[in-house]
Amino acid sequence: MEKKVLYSAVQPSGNLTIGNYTGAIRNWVKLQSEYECYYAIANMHAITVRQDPAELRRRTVELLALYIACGVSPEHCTLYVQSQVPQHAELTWVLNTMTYVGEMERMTQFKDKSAKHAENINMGLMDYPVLMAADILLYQTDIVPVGVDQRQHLEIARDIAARFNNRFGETFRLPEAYTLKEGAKIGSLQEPTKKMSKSDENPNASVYLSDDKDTVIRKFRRAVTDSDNRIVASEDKPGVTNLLNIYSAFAGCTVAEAEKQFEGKGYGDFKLAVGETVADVLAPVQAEQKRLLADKAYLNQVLKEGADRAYKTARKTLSKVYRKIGFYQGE
Ligand code: ATP
Ligand code: LTN
Repeated sequence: MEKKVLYSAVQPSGNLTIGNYTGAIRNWVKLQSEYECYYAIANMHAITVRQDPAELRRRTVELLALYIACGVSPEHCTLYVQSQVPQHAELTWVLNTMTYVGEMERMTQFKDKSAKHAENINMGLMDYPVLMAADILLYQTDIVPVGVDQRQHLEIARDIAARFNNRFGETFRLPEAYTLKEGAKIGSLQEPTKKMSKSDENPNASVYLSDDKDTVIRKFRRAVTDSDNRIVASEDKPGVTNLLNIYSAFAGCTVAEAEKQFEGKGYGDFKLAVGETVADVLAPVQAEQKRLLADKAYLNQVLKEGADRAYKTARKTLSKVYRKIGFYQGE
């Protein structure tokens, strides 16, 4: 039987955080044998906020090395850079004509990013969800593993696909979101009700996958908690709840088990245990990423093969779209 298709991507827009790891890449590894997987480096999405060119280029390769270091297999999955497959931009243009400005203005991420980058509210920022829909729809994707913050984008991708299918006949498969419960949303260490984000200006708010052990432990030591000393997850204790979530995601236990394990302990011991557990998971990934980055020829080869494979599938879908909408492709 044919495997179902899975698609996901991360933007090379900053240092990845442990939220990107538990909310995205770690799940990719779990799913790679069961599905036919496309994992992209979304550099076209990344430029919707200003990027330094040299850094963007460097982060692109670093992200590829990280995917592989986390256990994503280039033999089993298609790993590629979004801008190397031109159909992403081409399909976006077509889908733009069936997406309403009002819908885009209502997207949570657009509103958040517009507030954050008030000096640069560009068309690309508003078009972000349409480009993401194009990513997903080009590969006739069945499932998309993303963190909760991206669910709204997935909904709009389904709406756009359904709209196209209604008007022009069955063309796109409708994708489903896939979110694992643990680690689905890691909060900021400084403002735990906000998501931990790689573009947060406060470096103490996020734990980066590149942080060394001392840094990780220091950041957890400074994490915001509260004034009572009970280690339990509850709505009025967002800081402690976030740390319990992080611990459970990295120690491989449930939140209830974590609560039990730390019963009667103080915040100091608890934070240290969370920091050590996270750092121990990160150390081997960092070592492997470093080793891979020393072998650029290999990484370039992976990207070339990935782009070739992605291109073949993307071309088929785009050609079908062009036929349906009446774009002349020779007779
Ligand atoms: P930025 O801050 O630049 O917008 P980001 O940190 O939100 O970036 P993305 O590239 O937008 O990262 O997201 C990559 C993947 O990581 C997505 O699947 C997203 O759902 C997931 N993700 C990002 N942050 C978190 C988080 N705090 N908790 C869980 N998953 C997350
Ligand atoms: N916007 C996504 C990154 C992304 C993506 C995708 C995720 C770009 N294209 C397609 C899933 C499917 C994010 O995670 N911030």
